[in-house]
Amino acid sequence: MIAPDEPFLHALKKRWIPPEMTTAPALDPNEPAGAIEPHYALLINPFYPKDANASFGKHVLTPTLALTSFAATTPAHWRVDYWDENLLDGRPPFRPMPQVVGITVHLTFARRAFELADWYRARGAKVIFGGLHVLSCPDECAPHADALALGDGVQLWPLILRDVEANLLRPRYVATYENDYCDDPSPRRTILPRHSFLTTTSLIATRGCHNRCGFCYLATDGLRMPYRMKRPDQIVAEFQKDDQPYAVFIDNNLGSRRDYLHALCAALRPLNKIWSAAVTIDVTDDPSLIRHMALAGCTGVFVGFESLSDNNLADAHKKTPKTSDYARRVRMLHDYGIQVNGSFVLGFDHDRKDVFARTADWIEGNRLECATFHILTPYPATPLFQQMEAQGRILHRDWNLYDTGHAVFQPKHMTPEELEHGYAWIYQRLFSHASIWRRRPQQLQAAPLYLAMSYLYKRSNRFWHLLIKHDLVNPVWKPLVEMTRWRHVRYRRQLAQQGELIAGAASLAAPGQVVSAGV
Ligand code: B12
Ligand code: SF4
Repeated sequence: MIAPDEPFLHALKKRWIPPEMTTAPALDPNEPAGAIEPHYALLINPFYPKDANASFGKHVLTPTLALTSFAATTPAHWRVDYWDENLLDGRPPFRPMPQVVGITVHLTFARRAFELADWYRARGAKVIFGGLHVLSCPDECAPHADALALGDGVQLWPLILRDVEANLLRPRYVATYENDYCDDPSPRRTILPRHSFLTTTSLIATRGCHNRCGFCYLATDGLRMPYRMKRPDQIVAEFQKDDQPYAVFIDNNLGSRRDYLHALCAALRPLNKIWSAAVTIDVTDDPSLIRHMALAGCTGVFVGFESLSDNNLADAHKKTPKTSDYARRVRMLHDYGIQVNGSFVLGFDHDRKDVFARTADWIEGNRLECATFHILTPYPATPLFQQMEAQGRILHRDWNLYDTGHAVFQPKHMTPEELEHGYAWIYQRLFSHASIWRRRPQQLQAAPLYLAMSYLYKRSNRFWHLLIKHDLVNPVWKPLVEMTRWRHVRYRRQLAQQGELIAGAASLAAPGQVVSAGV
């Protein structure tokens, strides 16, 4: 057991991070304006500084769908290019100068988005902003863009391009998330650099969540996102078309509607591919669903446990089983060879300085293969932000630091510095040799692949940096992913042979896998 004060007994090691992962590429202020290419749109995912505590691998596991989702609605006479500044290939292109630059804006990279926008606008391009930060802070974004897209870009992008062509661009375009999701086209993944991501198949089958946690961006003032689902056959077609062995579902919660997840699993099963997804732990209410997920190729789930304190979860209005039952539910997933990546938020009002040691102990005791940590962050326009502001606990509004790796509010039972120290400690602890070893699978056959995954994912940031820099992520990982898929297909054949005997699953040799469980 880890002593409650262990995190605060020693100074922490400084983690290695190269400057190009903390500083955005320079934009030359003296670059003259070049010729504008009509009907050319450039879509940019701006640079954000990486956290040296976490794995660099997470940034290239799978791409955001923010840009590819609406790129699919670009009229045929427009050329569209994609640039992700986080792939370390330098600043976005400008020769020829695009007629339109579309930028996705989150609060953590809003400042960089503004720099890029100002640079392109000064040289004659029309800049369009969309994304979460535009929705929560439109007035802050407006001075830097020719137009803001508030809400669903899939509906707005064709209207915006039409108005650009007619020289009738309006400053704001608004769309809700209430249309039939099945009408959306598939994201245009062909514009992505395939070699740069472990898999280009980020899938999204649903939008929304049955919960409304006060700290989640889904609770943002003015955002109405009813739970909407695509038809399972649409998802199957997207998965097939992208021709990758592994997909990551980036849905907020793929498990909000269990009947839907059952139907999706039935459709995915014949593909013989593998996938991971974010779900809430209550999916384990239905053991047959866990079996169905395993049979359909689910190798890992990303679960927002958030906290091991029922009081914290009640304060956040999260409808979830009692925390005392979490361990049993994790075992159910493990029994079906499904890895668990637990996501934990640190700094809630019932967290004291022992929260770091207790959380690490629980993760190790329950052998969670991966864990992701976030310092509680009050996102603007959420109930949590309003509450903290009313209590005078917001320390500053430097959005760059609202990256869940910094304490931006006054915690109740510790100082902001202690919260940041505890956060860094828990990552270092969970990425340590001792912790990786303590969490090895109970079945020894699965241990070598678990260890390979852990070391490659958690302790190889220098290696990840090289892979990203030299566009080698996909070529190097693909054989490992393919091997994981192959082993999983063999595992589920055995699982299927066991018929409906749910209790028997634990006796099967666990499949073992090198891919980590979700983003
Ligand atoms: C994939 C993903 C990632 C990937 C890729 C991130 C990237 N930017 O490249 C990885 C794993 C690297 C990642 C990392 C992080 N992420 Co992240 N991530 C996501 C995730 C799961 C999916 C994003 C996505 O594709 N959504 C689907 C698209 C279609 O929706 P959308 O982005 O809203 O886009 C629509 C509209 O907004 C609009 N739109 C968007 N941009 C534009 C632009 C134009 C021009 C137009 C017209 C329209 C438009 O049209 C789109 C279609 O409707 C979301 C959760 C989610 N399900 O959305 C979290 C999320 C975006 N991440 C979040 C966070 C906090 C992080 C981290 C900071 C966490 C951490 N500490 O590690 C890091 C670092 C990133 C950073 N500094 O910003 C938060 C952001 C909260 C907030 N209020 O900003 C989210 C919402 C998760 C959450 N529940 O809290 N993430
Ligand atoms: S369960 Fe997760 S996705 Fe759903 S509202 Fe809560 S934090 Fe957001």
